[in-house]
Amino acid sequence: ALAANHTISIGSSGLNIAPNVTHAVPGDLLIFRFFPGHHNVASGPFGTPCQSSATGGGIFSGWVDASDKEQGAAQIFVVEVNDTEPLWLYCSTPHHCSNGQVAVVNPPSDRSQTLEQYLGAARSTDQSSQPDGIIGGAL
Ligand SMILES: *[C@@H]1O[C@H](CO)[C@@H](O)[C@H](O)[C@H]1NC(C)=O
Ligand SMILES: *[C@@H]1O[C@H](CO)[C@@H](O)[C@H](O)[C@H]1NC(C)=O
Ligand SMILES: *[C@@H]1O[C@H](CO)[C@@H](O)[C@H](O)[C@H]1NC(C)=O
Ligand SMILES: [Cu+2]
Repeated sequence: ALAANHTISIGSSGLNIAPNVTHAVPGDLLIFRFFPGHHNVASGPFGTPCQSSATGGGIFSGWVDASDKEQGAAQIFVVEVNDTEPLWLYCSTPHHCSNGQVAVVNPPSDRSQTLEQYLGAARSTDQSSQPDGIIGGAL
């Protein structure tokens, strides 16, 4: 099968990531498109929303300050999907994650962990964290 591209918009409508649920298979690309604002996309464990993994790994786009002027230009971060493990995503700009800027790629099909649960815990999280530099993809 041909690899598919999944375009995921960051900040296209306030503090959102759209779509907020994506199903992808190994070899597919996630194409994160940044809309005007001060956003990024990071991944981290389900159990610690708005935080990157303490043991490293995952993805982080770095901050993208897209302006209205640049919106037509390519403000994209491209990540290859290597497996079907869930990828819990958030923007680490202060208060963006806790205000709903979250998403997931490949949530468990048995619904043992859901984006609603991730967001529920994120809402009471007042600190975000992210890796030191861009990892896991290319801007
Ligand atoms: C997916 O995006 C990549 C990188 O932009 C591009 O090279 C490739 O042709 C695209 N593939 C499809 C199926 O559109
Ligand atoms: C996911 O996005 C849909 C469509 O915008 C929205 O209705 C829903 O509340 C979002 N879910 C979460 C958990 O953010
Ligand atoms: C998949 O592997 C590539 C190459 O090692 C890496 O850059 C990318 O971040 C990985 N994808 C995810 C979602 O971790
Ligand atoms: Cu943001």
